[in-house]
Amino acid sequence: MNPKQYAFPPDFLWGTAASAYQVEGHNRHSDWARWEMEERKRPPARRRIREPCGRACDHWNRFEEDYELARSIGVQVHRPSVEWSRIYPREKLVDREALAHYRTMLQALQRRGIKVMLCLNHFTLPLWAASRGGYTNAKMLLPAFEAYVETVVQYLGDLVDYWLTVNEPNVIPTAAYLGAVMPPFKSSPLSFVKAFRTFMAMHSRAYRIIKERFPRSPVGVAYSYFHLQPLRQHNPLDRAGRNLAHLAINRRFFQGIAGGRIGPPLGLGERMPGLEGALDFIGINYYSTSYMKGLFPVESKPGDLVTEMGWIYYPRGLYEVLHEISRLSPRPIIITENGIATTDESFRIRYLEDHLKEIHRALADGIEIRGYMHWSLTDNFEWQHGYSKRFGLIGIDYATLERKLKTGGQRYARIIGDNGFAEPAPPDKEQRP
Ligand code: GCO
Repeated sequence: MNPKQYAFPPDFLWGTAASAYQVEGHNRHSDWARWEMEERKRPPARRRIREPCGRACDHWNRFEEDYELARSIGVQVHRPSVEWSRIYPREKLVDREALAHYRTMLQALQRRGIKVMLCLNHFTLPLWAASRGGYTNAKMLLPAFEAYVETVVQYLGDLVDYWLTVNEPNVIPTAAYLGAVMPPFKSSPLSFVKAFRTFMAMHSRAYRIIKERFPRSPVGVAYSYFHLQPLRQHNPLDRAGRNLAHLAINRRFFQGIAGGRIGPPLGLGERMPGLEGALDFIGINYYSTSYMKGLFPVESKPGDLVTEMGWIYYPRGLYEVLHEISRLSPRPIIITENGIATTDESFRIRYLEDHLKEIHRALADGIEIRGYMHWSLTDNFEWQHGYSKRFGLIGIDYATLERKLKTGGQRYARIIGDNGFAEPAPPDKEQRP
């Protein structure tokens, strides 16, 4: 039997993703640096952030090495982010050396023929902003964010091929202000709503600023479109909980893009200036599915195959998300994050190929998917989990900072080179002589 071929469109973009705080190192003006210090005052068993980020992968200084490795595996587009706190270490102070360094980093990608998909905000805030309410204080944050975006667009915009306004506008509100698993570790529906609305406004204002300066540049958002299921399939509470969560953390953002209004529970249908139509492409960050037990999320249940993050192995969820988002917000899609925390490279390869098969299936259904960016180029600081989770195609020895391409990275290089892959033929039952 011939192996099944998974060939991708000739112009399909293959890439990798990362974020400034997780790889650069020594972002001491960031809120996370302060949270990490605060957590160290707690007994080890009660620390909500496993360890400080510190020097991370020292990517700030080793970006040439990292991008040379990206080139060697054929990466066509890379998704770095800019650390707001590096550009504005104080509210009114621009660090021009940091801007110049980011320019050098983006030029290092361009010199290697790697397109730049630049994300302007990936979870972290400057400490001066976080200490004044951060994402729950839109009145303070939005003008400051506009000034930051204008500075970045002015100094780096000519080097950017694709823009991402923010990473996962729904995750900080959910994880930091409802689920209390990320700093500031709150559980407040009001703060959830405030933070979510701030992110929606950050997105729409960044979109406008970029389009004013670079009208033809594609501007998107990297959205963690949660695949959610009721824990007990026919339980009315679980089904209601799933539907409410799905509405609030998935649908409302895109309905806002479609009609300019923010519906309950994020608003009362009022218009948000600049939101309607403020999206050229959708970045989808997909990892897994999860359950709702009433109003409470459940990461997995006994018997589920899970990754080292405890996330359920569920590739078909990506297919379902692609279909749903293409109906909800008919625009080109780029998978802006997909990857697995594992030290088992055969599991990494299986995860990669199984999710690419779902993308291939969605493409065959006519869904406009322009590219795939694997999370992540290198192992990096996995937020509250510290360095214990390894998502990289390139391994990092944190003692020496030595980089080493993993087997999964070699496999990804082959897939990029072949613009697809073939399903290994099952072993013949009767071995041919
Ligand atoms: C996220 C972030 C990344 C994570 C990655 C693995 O989705 O949380 O975008 O910063 O590191 O998703 O968890």
